Amino acid sequence: MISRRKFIRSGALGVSALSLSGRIPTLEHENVVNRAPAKPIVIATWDFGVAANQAAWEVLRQEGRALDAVEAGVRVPEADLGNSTVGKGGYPDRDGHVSLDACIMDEKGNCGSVAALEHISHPISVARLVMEKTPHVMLVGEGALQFALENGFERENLLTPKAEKAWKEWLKDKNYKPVINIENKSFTTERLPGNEHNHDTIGMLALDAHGNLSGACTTSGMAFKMRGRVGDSPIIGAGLYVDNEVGGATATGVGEEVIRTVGSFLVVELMRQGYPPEEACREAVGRIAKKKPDIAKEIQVGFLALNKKGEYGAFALQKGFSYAICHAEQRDLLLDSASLY
Ligand code: SD4
Repeated sequence: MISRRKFIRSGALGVSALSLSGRIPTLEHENVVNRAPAKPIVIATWDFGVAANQAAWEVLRQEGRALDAVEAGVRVPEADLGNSTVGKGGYPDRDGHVSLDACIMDEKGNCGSVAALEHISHPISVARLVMEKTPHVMLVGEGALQFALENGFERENLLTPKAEKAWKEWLKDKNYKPVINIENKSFTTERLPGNEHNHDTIGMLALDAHGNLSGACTTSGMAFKMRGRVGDSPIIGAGLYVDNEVGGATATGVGEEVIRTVGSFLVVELMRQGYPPEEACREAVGRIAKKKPDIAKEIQVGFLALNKKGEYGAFALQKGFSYAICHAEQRDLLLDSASLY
């Protein structure tokens, strides 16, 4: 049980800046660099990343492989029925089908992915098997389901009564409009941290004791999307990218904009050029705002990055994006991302 939550920003300014409301001012910081005291470290998107990190940490603290850590970590929200944006319990598409997207990438540049996968509650583990057991990177739809069933995954009904109710409510107006931070039902500009409703796509990055990086990303995608719609989360380079020489990055939010800018690959390439993680994420967010200024004001996109030195950072279009950090000195750190708007 995680009881302690911290909202701290530190870095070049050399200060922790807690506001009275508990929120961290996000606009005035410059060149923030957060660093793990030593390897290993695991970081993940959103408040529920704190719980997911604990499962990953169990692997990392025993000098396990980052790949095993990220798979174990993201399986936690995948199994959480209260979570309406990842795994079983996720909101369905507009026709009532829960269809899941996930991908995973290891330190050798191996990667695996599934998209529009139905009836399987742990898409991340299917993605890993695609990586390890097939000559391919990506399986989709019926083929992905067939592969999962052939490999012993259980066929399940992923549409929970709560998600079905939300879908039926949506059918009344059939208005598809991604709402900023809608997954975080408690979000307001005065949001207080630490609420069980803080949910979204999980992207996780880990650096293990051997200095190797891996990442995982899994989601049920945008609620009430068109049937067959695939977001950024299973797309290598968009929702996730890892280069063991440099670092890793992952994305959350409206996937179409992340795909258009090949966001996670961009963040890693910027880190290769010397950008600290947060600055790389800020630049990637800026590209979205530059290309689609009107859309960017209405949606949320957040990037999270970890480099080879154990430095990490995030940046989002809008306020409200949080990320969780776990290392030997602190297992349950939760930070508020800086944002453009
Ligand atoms: C997608 N990026 O499917 C995912 C969903 C997400 O907040 O992150 N939602 O576009």
